[in-house]
Amino acid sequence: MNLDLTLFGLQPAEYVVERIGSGHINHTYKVIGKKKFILQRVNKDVFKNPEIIATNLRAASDYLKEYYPEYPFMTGIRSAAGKEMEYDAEGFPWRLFPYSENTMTIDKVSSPEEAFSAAAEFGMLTKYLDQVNVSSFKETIPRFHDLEYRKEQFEEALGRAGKLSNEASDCVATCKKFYHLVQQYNALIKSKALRLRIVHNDTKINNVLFERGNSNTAGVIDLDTLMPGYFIYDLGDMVRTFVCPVSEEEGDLTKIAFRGAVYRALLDGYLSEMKEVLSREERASIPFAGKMMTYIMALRFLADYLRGNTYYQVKYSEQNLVRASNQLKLLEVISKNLPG
Ligand code: GN1
Ligand code: MG
Repeated sequence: MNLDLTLFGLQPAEYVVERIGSGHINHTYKVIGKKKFILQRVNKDVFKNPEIIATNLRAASDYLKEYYPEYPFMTGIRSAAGKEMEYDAEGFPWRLFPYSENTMTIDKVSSPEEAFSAAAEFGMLTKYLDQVNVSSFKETIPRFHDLEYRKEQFEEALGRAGKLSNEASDCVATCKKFYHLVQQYNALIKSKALRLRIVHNDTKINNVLFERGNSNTAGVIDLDTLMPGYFIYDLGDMVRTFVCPVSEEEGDLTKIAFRGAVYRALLDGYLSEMKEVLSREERASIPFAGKMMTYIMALRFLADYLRGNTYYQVKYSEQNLVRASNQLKLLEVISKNLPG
């Protein structure tokens, strides 16, 4: 950790800094002293214009403060100079957040109740931002969840890759079997059935804060990709990360399954907030959401494996291939359970 803590008004001698978290992109630390904080280094290779994160969050926060002052929107602590981010010597931006002892994150959904409350929490954020001016937000990562674009990137990586192992070739072949989802996505976008909204874009289960000791939620975190997008991105990433009993890191594909009770609770929780907000046309694309987002992650993981792991943090060289195979198996399982 090479940030000068005094930039945030903290005396380095009074704090211990520990690396925490399971994110693939940013580096997250816990700062422990008289008080506790979360400190995060934003990955500037991924967020090429990190100031957009700050402007988007300010737009959301100003709006929510005015219309939903009770809503616990997670904003950072300003630096001693009054800035949302401070830069280190290598040009990486850093942010500081309050740490609460009463809340925690989980890496796995263990009951339908958890799925319901987490999905309602993400739904509430989209609902509250339903009337915000979308044009005051910019994309922090251009075309982030554009399935056509991610397919093109995958094909480009494949074109440049050297000779593949049998396992990698099999994974590529399976991936190509789902190209029909790209056509379905393109048709859906072209039909204008989906409204461009401000969505979270990273609704993994570990981005929800839970109260300790029960399944109540206390808000959502990781708002770097809060930006214009479609509701299927949020709903779909919940389906991808909630319904399976194991995470995207699991290499034993026999453990991948679709938990129907968790899916139903997720949908009930999300619609408990979003039912009136979504149009009939949007609701018709609910079964597509989980497939689309699981597929986009398979394409992104596999493309990164083919490129030599330049985007996601990995602990071993085949990790992105394992993640892609995992997501493709999950996609098969979801497709069987959610036709249409
Ligand atoms: C990345 O770093 P993390 O875990 O918050 C990625 C998401 C993926 C996720 C897969 C900016 O999120 O899109 O869904 O990994 N974020 C970015 O676990 O690429
Ligand atoms: Mg994230």
